[in-house]
Amino acid sequence: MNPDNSHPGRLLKAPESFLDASGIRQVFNEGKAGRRDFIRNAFAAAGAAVAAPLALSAPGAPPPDGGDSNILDLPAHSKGLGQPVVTDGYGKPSKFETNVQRRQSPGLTQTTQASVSFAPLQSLFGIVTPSGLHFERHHQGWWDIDPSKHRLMINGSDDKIVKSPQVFTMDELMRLPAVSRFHFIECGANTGMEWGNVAVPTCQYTHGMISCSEFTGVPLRTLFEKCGVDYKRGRFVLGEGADGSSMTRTVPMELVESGEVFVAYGQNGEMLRPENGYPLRLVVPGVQGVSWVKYLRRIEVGDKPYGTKDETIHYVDLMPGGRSRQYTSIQECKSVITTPSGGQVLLDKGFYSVSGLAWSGRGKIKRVDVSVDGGRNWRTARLESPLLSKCLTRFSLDWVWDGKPALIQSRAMDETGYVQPTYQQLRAVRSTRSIYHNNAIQTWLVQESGEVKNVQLS
Ligand SMILES: Nc1nc2c(c(=O)[nH]1)N[C@H]1C(S)=C(S)[C@@H](COP(=O)(O)O)O[C@H]1N2
Ligand SMILES: [Mo]
Repeated sequence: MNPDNSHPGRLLKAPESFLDASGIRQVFNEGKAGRRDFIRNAFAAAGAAVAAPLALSAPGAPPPDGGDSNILDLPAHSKGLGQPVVTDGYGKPSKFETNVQRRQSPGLTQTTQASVSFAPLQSLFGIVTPSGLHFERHHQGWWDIDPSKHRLMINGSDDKIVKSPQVFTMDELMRLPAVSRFHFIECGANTGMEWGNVAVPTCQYTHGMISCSEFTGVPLRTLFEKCGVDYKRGRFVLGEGADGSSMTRTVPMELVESGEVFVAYGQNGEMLRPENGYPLRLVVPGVQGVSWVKYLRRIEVGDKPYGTKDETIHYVDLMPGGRSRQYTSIQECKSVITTPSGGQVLLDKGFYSVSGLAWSGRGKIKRVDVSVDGGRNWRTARLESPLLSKCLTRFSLDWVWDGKPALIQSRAMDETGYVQPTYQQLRAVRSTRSIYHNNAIQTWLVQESGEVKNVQLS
């Protein structure tokens, strides 16, 4: 009956580093002991409340020793003067939340410029990723570009496709009517380490190359109208970044015509973070992250796909028999349980709210099923609002853990009727040598000790 038990995601934190196995153990053991104390103390406080109801009315009253709590034992924060308002700074999370961080997967990349930091999905609520925890993927490091000097050029591959090519300043872009929309961005390589076998221990590393924000900016269609784009011939769009990576991807014109693609300067109510492309990035809802060109400086309209390095050498799916597949772009329907998930420890048997995230690059999530027995039986989870297209959806399911080993999974279905595949189904089509577009059902093993492990079922 202890309410604190129902939020293991908050009580159970991810390890500092997963490389050092002894480190994990230590973090987990400490965490576990700490939480046990917390629970014990909560029980003690509840017991004391019966004897001395006054103690309950004092918020944050310290857990009494021996049950003789007194109203005069109020903690300092209930008696004294608090901190002054933050007048000259940017607000920061509580010092008790410093474990909630983006993290690099040690050894994954050779340099920290061409690298990734993963979002701590296991510690987040709802669907929005706080901007300071948004995953980062850079091919050549990030920049903090002066917006007063930044320009966006729109041109055609020849003189006729775009009648009046233009160069926009940020000021000019920000005077135009803007849209604000919630979308997920997922790197095509998310979960890419897990193709052959279990490789990493926590959902931060298995699924943390996804984030979700409210983005604000100008529909590309609006800019194309100003530039006089010939939609008959101009069927492809190339976005180009201002960093050294020469990041270029072809985006089909249909996505622009639908009004969904926009050039964004805003993220979660403020300007984009430098790591995420300040001052301007392309937002291509439902499409893999690489097409969301950051530091966006140029858009070219052409009559055929561009076949750039990032679509011919990189971001190509290796298929069985040595074949390869290019231009995979839509992120198919996928989900992951974030609580309980790998690296967490369940305190005790009893009630848990199983919670996770589902998404589809093709539209809205229609249904998520959850299994606690490795996929033999499924129950339909609650979908929390808002339920938006090409956006993360939070789901949850009540579960009473009987203390025995459990294999927990989530299986999402989108509005097209597409159902997230098992590893067996995915590997039958895609084999095991790929890097990109792994949307298989994730399994977490809850052990009798309460420790949760990443496993794959054959
Ligand atoms: N200019 C530029 N744009 C870029 C990249 C880059 O390295 N440079 N990386 C791409 C990749 S592979 C991904 S997954 C996303 C990551 O966006 P984020 O760092 O905001 O999470 O940006 C894309 N856009
Ligand atoms: Mo990516």
